Amino acid sequence: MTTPDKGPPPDLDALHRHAYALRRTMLQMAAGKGEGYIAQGLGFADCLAALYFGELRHDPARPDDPDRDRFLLSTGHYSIAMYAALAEAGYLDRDELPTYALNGSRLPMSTFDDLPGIEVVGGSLGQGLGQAVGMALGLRLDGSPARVFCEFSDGELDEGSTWEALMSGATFDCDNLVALVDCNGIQADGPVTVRIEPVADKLAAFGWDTVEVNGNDLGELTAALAGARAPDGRPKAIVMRTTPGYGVPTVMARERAHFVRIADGEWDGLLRELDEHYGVVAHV
Ligand SMILES: Cc1ncc(C[n+]2csc(CCOP(=O)(O)OP(=O)(O)O)c2C)c(N)n1
Repeated sequence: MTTPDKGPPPDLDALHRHAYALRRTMLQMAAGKGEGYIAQGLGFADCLAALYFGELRHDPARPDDPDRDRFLLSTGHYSIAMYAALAEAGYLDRDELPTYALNGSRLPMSTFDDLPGIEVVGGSLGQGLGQAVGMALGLRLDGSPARVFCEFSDGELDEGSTWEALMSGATFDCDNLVALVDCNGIQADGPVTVRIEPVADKLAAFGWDTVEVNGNDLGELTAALAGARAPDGRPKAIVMRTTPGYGVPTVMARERAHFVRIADGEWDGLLRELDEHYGVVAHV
């Protein structure tokens, strides 16, 4: 178990290396298929690095430990990012990654909870935060020190179930719950058009202890996560402004980036762009 409460300050260089590795793994997995939900995965990689290699108390050797912190990925279609993180953290054998989205694979395009490290079934959007509130309440009743971290997206703020869960989390004083709201500005068919803004003000008005960060800045992310540890009776929310495709300019430039197809010969170029972003000597 890592011990974020008493541990040293985050090693940002190490987190950068993990975030780079996650992005590289995602691109390699998607290259095998020629397509995938890589834009949001690349945008969310920094948060995953900060969680799995810093904030979460977890042990890949004991994925069923009742006192593990829970991470719930509400947007099941971000699965490619999740599998990259689980492999990097040691839950999943890297040899299995090329089976992503193939028939019979344990790594479907939307997450399924029969894989160690996956807490909930994904796919039907708008469900994650409600499940997270229930888990947070259950853990509190059990006297567990575990916390629940729940990612959900700006697209899921179109859904009433998310707002019901936001009200519940505050009503039941779930201070063992951290919402990680991925505001990447896109949803299935283009930009987010429903008037969800100002997201942070709305969450604060709903009773959540809320901060807004650049979700691609590990310094801001780790500071926000540290600030979300206070057991002050309020659920915590971190509104993350992320850039779809972050680290890979060709994907960042895509106007419609929800689901990305790339021609066979072009994947190596994306890997080179990522290496350049991180100042790594290309090893494609
Ligand atoms: C309840 C439900 N409605 C619709 C869909 C279809 N769908 C899959 S992804 C997606 C986009 C949702 O927006 P967001 O999560 O913000 O997406 P992204 O940032 O990945 O574009 C939609 C509508 C779904 N999976 N579940």
